[in-house]
Amino acid sequence: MLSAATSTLCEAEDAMLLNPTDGGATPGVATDGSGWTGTGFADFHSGNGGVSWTLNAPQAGTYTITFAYAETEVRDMALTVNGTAAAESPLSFNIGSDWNSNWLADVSVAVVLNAGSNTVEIMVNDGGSGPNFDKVAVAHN
Ligand SMILES: [Ca+2]
Repeated sequence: MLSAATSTLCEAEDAMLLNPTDGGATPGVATDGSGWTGTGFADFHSGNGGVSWTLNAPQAGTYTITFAYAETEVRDMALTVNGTAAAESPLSFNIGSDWNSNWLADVSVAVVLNAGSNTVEIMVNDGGSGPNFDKVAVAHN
């Protein structure tokens, strides 16, 4: 449950890990490296797929979602909220220094969530692969 005053962390490895509709690998949970939280992170293993978070918002409104991720090459992701492409999609992530230890939290997007259950989904955008995702932080604006 989210509160208006604080952000809630939602681990990627606890979210639904998706196959793309056109086949390809399903991202899996990896525990390499260090600095991630929860029980690991979502690793695309050079395949397609996505991560689908179910976010339960206490009230309708605008929320800021901040992604914690790691990558050493550019891998954009398509972003949908409740099935609709976000205005910021595809979302660009920055190049870090490592795939599983230098977790960046410098990509945020403001999204409108409904009261109750919402689906925030990122999918491999270009047929390549995606960053490793540790978690998202969700805060009410
Ligand atoms: Ca994690």
